Amino acid sequence: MSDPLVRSKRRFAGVAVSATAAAVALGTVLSVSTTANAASTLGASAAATGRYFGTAVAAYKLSDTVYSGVLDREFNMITPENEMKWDATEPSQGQFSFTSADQIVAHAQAHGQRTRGHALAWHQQQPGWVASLSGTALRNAMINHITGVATHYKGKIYAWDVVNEAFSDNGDGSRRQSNLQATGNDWIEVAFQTAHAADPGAKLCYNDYNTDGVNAKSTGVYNMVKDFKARGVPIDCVGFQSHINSASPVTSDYQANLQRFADLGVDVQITELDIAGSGTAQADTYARVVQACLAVARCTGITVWGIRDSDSWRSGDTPLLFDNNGNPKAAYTSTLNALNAGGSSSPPTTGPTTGPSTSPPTTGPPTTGPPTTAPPTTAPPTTAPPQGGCSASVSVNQWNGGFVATVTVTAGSSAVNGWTVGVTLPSGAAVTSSWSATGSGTSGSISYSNVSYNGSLAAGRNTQFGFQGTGTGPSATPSCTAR
Ligand code: G2I
Repeated sequence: MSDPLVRSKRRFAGVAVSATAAAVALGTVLSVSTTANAASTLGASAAATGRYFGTAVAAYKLSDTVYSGVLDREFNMITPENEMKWDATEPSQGQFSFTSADQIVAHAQAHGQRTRGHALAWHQQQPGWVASLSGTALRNAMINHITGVATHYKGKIYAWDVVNEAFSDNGDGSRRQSNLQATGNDWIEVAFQTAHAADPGAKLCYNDYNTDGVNAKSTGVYNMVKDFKARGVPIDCVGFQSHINSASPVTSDYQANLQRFADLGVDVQITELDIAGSGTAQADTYARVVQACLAVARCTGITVWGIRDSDSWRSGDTPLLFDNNGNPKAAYTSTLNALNAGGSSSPPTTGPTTGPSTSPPTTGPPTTGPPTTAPPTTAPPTTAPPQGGCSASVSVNQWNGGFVATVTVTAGSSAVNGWTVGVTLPSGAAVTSSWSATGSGTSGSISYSNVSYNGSLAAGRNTQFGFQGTGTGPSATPSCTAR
């Protein structure tokens, strides 16, 4: 079933943003300065439609101040590039090693970023000891590995790539032959069930490459996801790596492919985006990918696979958004402009996993003007809520001593032009930083108000803001007041 939200593009007020949207639609990349209506970083701009913008990070580069400066300014989701893989986290059987991955997760938590876990089960980057195992011994080793890693990071991971790259490229949509596949065709669902048992709050994803359009491989994955949903295997999301070059281009059905997966009732995410090339051609392709995600309500975020071109696993292709000095490229500008042009809001991260079953109202705004009579001189009754109003929900990642809270603000049956969300922290808790909203204080009862770019929400649409702090995060449902 096609999601009605897809056809309804979110609009921001402001001439500069509209011009940007028009330019992007024409396939032209302009360097448009940001305005009060447009967020000026990738993360903030993605957050305006309830999405994230992330990057792969290498722990050993965090001490590079150019690298971490761009990371913390632009990105609000981090995927450890190698540090959570099997060879890194369990170099000897049963001996877990989390030092580098912990460093990345701590960095993310300290900077208000979330973490995508990558990858629990994969035929590559296996430690040497796995090669001697097969059958039940390998299956049990996989279960033990997933349990060990997912338990260590329980509550700290937004989404896990539970299984990575399990389908073949041979054009028939079949599974890839691997030692894990040889343990039995049910290894993938066992991996998901194991991850769910260890970290029930995380979203659980299947992740692959060359699945970015409608093709035999993506259809193989599609059929697996459909089967998993039908049988209640706990899968929440599908990652599309999107390593783009001339041999693997962005096809005209890129968006339709994301949508057909979303229509199965899973979130979709672009998980390892990089695009070979330079200049306008590269910039235009980045904009196309961003537009496709923004047009799919369940496309909840985009991750690029590295920060500077020199950080890329294929640096010769100069495939990223920043040059070797950390300066933004044309591709950065086109990506930011495409994000600022908006799209359908992503669904809340909490609550039911299926979308709303009712369509949004199809009637337009009232065509009559404002009343011409003088305003009443008595105060309006304080009990009547604003028409439609808004609601808020909070999801908290809690760890020993601190938390990150993500709040989803959803407009009611009418558009809102500003919102204030009331959050109550337990005693002893204190907010250390917040994003995409302005808070009235740091402890007790705090009012968070929208910032310039995320106050306007069409009826039924949502946006997100967040804050992190020490102590215990909020547990009660926040209040929401619309303007
Ligand atoms: O190959 C690109 C990506 C395809 N999808 C899954 C991703 O996990 C994968 O990422 C790449 C990393 O970007 C590379 O950095 O995965 C490669 C293999 O795991 C990573 O390369 C490895 C090298 O093969 C190792 O020799 C090296 O020790 O990076 C390691 C750490 O630098």
